[in-house]
Order: sequence, then structure tokens, then C-alpha cells
Amino acid sequence: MSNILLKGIYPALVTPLNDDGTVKKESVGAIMEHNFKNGALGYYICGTTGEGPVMTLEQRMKTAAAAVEANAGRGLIINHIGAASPFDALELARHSGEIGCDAISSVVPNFFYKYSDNEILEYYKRIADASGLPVIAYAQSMLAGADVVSFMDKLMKIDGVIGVKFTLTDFYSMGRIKALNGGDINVINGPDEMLICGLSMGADAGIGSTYNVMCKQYCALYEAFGRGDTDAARALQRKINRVVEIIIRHGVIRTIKFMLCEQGMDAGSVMFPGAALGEAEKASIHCELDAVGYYNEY
Ligand code: MN9
Repeated sequence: MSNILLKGIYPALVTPLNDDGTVKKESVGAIMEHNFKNGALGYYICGTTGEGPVMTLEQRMKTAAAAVEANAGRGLIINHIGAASPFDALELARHSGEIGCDAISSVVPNFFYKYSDNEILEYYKRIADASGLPVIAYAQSMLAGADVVSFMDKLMKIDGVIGVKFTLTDFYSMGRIKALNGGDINVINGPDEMLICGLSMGADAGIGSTYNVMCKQYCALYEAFGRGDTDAARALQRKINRVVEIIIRHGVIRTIKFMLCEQGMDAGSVMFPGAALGEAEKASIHCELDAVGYYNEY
């Protein structure tokens, strides 16, 4: 039986927060509803975009519960549970299984210590057992420079591990990872501005921050690529990247939250110590987005 679980476009959901850090439950539902309408097949929650690593366990559990409830079985909810303390990660893993998430994901431990491959493998084994759910590794900057292909080869031998969200830009390694396990491995593209590159090297799906605000365009790109229309896929990637460039320049999470607010979804503030956008910068973002046609042509 194939283990390929993800096929298509999954926004890395921003976490809508009040200024005091409490989760705006209605807004979680509103942002998910908006993106379901535009073709999302589920959500990756509490990752980098979702600010999970800087939220408290309570914030993270409330976000996950709100997402599972709003999802109502329609798509996949993938909960990123990586945390500074592995005990917190285990607790989040258990909670994900209890409340009915569909999969969990985690960065490798840890920001502060360099663990051996065997220690890291033990970590993934324990979060898989604690959750009882499929596990998707998250390869990002902490794995840059490591032999990510042989690491994934070892990781795929652990029961429950089904693939990797690959947020590195070494697409040669991505292609080699997709060849592991006879191709029966979920490889998910991380860098939104290079989705077409990931698909070219065999990625099954994409998870990304800017999908929150351009889901329809990303789904069209994914479909164009799937039917072999590379020219159309490239044109869509270029169009998307005009907006991505603006988002990156002004700060990814705060700018996406502002864009959602403009479209009637109250995505609220970013986590402390992230600063809010000032009124002048908001006006400038609006003008820049208008200039590339975001309000009419996306
Ligand atoms: O994994 C995100 N990567 C990080 C997804 O957050 C490190 C991407 O969606 C980026 O935010 C996006 C903009 O650079 O590609």
C-alpha cells in the first residue's frame, strides 16, 4: 500500500492571535474556510509560519483543537510539534493523536545542541509512538549542510515516518530523497517561491506560508504542472513571486496577517517580540500589492 498522503496544496496556517497571545478561534475557522474555497487540501499548523516554536503549550493545543474543529474532517491537519523541550514535543504529539489530527511533523532537536543521528532517530521514534500518527520530518536550516539524504534514509525505517517537508533549496538532494523507499515517501516542497522547482524534482505536495493568501494561484500552478503544462506553471510561479517578494521584504508572518485582515479575516498580531506593522508600512504594502495587481488579478 502506498504511503503517499499529501497531494496538492496545504497552507502553513498563520495563527490568529489577540495582543495578549490568546488564540482567535473564529479567525482560525475563517482563514481555513477561505482557503478551502480556493482549493486547499488541508493545513500545516504551528510550524514556522504558525509561530508554534515560540508559543506556549496552551496556545499550541488551543490552536490545534480549533483547527481540527474547523476542519470537520474535510482536509488533513498536520500539527508541527517541534519544541525547545522534547518533553513538550511529546506532550503535543500525544495531544495531536487524542484530538484527531491526521499527522504530526517536527524539526530535528535542537536549536542549542548537536545530537547524533541515533539520538535524533530515537526522538522521532518516541514522537511517533506518543501520537500514534504518521510523522513528517521537517528539513530546514538546522539540517543545512548535513547529509540530509542519508539522514532521511535512516528516518524512513522508523515505523510511522512517512516523509519530509523539505524547506531547503538543494533540489538535487530533494530528488534523491524522493527516490528513497522505492519512491514511496512523501516529499513536500517548502520554499513557496520555488514550488515549480520542487515539483520538477518530484515533490508530491507543497506546504507554505504564502499559500494563506494565494491558494488559488498555487493550486493552478500545481494543476498546470501535473498536466505537463510547464509554460503555464512557470508563468504562474512568476506571477506569484511578484507578491512573494513584497511579503518577504516586509516580514512574512506580519505581512500575511495584514493581507488576511484586509480581506476580512482578523488574523491579529504576531507573537512577542515580533513587532506589528505601522500604519505607514501597511499603506505602502497596500500600494505595492495594488501595483502588481494583487487585488484584481489574483
Ligand atoms: O516552509 C516556509 N518556510 C519557512 C515554509 O518558514 C522557513 C515558506 O513558506 C516561506 O515562508 C516562503 C517565503 O520565503 O517560501
